[in-house]
Amino acid sequence: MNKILVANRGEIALRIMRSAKEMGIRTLAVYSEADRNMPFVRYADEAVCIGPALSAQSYLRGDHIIEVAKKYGADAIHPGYGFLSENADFSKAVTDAGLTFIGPSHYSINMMGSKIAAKQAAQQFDVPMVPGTDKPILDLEEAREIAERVGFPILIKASAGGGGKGMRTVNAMDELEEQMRMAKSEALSAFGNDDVFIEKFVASPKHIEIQVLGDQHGNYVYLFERECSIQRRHQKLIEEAPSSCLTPGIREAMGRCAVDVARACKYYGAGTIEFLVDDDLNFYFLEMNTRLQVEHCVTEYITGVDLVKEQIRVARGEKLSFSQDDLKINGHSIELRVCAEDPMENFVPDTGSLDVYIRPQGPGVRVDDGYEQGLEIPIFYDPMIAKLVVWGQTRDEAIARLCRAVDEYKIKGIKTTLQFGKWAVQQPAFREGKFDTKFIEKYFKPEYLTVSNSDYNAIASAFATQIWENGRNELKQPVNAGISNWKLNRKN
Ligand code: MV4
Repeated sequence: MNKILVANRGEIALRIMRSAKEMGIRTLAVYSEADRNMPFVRYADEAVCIGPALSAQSYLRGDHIIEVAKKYGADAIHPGYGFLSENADFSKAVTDAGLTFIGPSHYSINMMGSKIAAKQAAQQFDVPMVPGTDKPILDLEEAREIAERVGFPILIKASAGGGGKGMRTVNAMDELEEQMRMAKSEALSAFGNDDVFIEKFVASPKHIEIQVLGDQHGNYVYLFERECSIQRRHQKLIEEAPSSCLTPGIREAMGRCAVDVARACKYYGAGTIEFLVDDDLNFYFLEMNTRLQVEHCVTEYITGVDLVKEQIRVARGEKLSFSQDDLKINGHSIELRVCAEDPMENFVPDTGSLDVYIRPQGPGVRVDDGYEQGLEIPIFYDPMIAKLVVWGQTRDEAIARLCRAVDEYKIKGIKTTLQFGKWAVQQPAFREGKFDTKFIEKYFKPEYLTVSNSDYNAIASAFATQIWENGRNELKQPVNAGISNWKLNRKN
């Protein structure tokens, strides 16, 4: 493999290119007109503009991207996450064009893309699943029988859905007919397939996922779990590894199940098996994500494995160079997604430019970002501008480091989730590991992030003192444009 085309943008494009570079592989960036000035475009050995800002006219044009790869002599394509990463037809088209797809086969993506097929595959290995069905519901009568058997509340899920898309809760029999109709028509318009299945609704579960790696020779390992419960509207905000609630026994049981699911779909490359975990630590297989995930960095921190390099080695046909016994959990890692969103206004995406952008540094801090000071955040793509990832010997050290790094991070020009993240990890429920997917709903109120009046008084008096001390000299702005630490020295 001599040259990889990275079919993605922003932080993940850079992330992939860095590993490629360390392996002596050249990189080819493809970018939209909105991304001309982005760091990933400059970082690549070569870059080609592939169309207008709209993803459908640039990053989603699989055939065009394959043409670019051939024209510029790339022999492999890495899709990153999102965009074409879980498109089975794209995986096949890349392979059919004689190129290497750095990701799973068309076969695995197809099977795991159908939640029903995924459950049937997992069933063969006795992987625990939520009570319900693993076949499409054919008629209302059948739906009634299943609801009767598992008991309300139930969830109707679209087989082609996933990540929270195409789910409906049903609380009682008299809602079933209406909800079945809605679920099917929604699934048809969203995914072009109206297969639905039913599961018992697990209230307030934890969301824990297992990272797996497989090669093309049938070898598999699991790289432990990521706790991803801190999310809103199915958008994760904080992830950590390891989970503070699993025991070594349950970790191993989940790991083995995850490997079984991967084996069931002949998976190779990096993949993630999602589980729901209830209060009694029962775990249930939900679905598999057949891509490198946003939050892969916490796994890299605790295992020392570079997941992108492993993806590349597996795609080249190499065998995994380590076994399960070689893998140990070292320390603790937490990731905060720094999104251009306003936590004060229900996390609506915020637009603007990064007037000030200064990264935190120091021991145990990794910032994977795709922007730099002065750049605009385009409205066309995901609002995530960076991932602040920390490592500590212990969970407490990781939490303290995350808070310290948030304090060092200086962003002006757009609102972000930074202060929200610092607030979240300091909550007693988070510190004690007693939280689930309802954490934000249950504990967060926007006013927790506001600067109190007494803080304003402190700021005013500090300013007055500084002006007085400076005498007739103009108040000089420091390089970090006036964001000094005392402003951030708030209670939460
Ligand atoms: C569930 C569930 C409760 N019971 N299934 C949402 C994402 C998709 N992967 C599956 N999801 C859920 N499935 C049963 N039977 C609750 C969720 C769920 C959820 C899961 C993981 C992370 C966050 C979530 C938020 C709301 C609901």
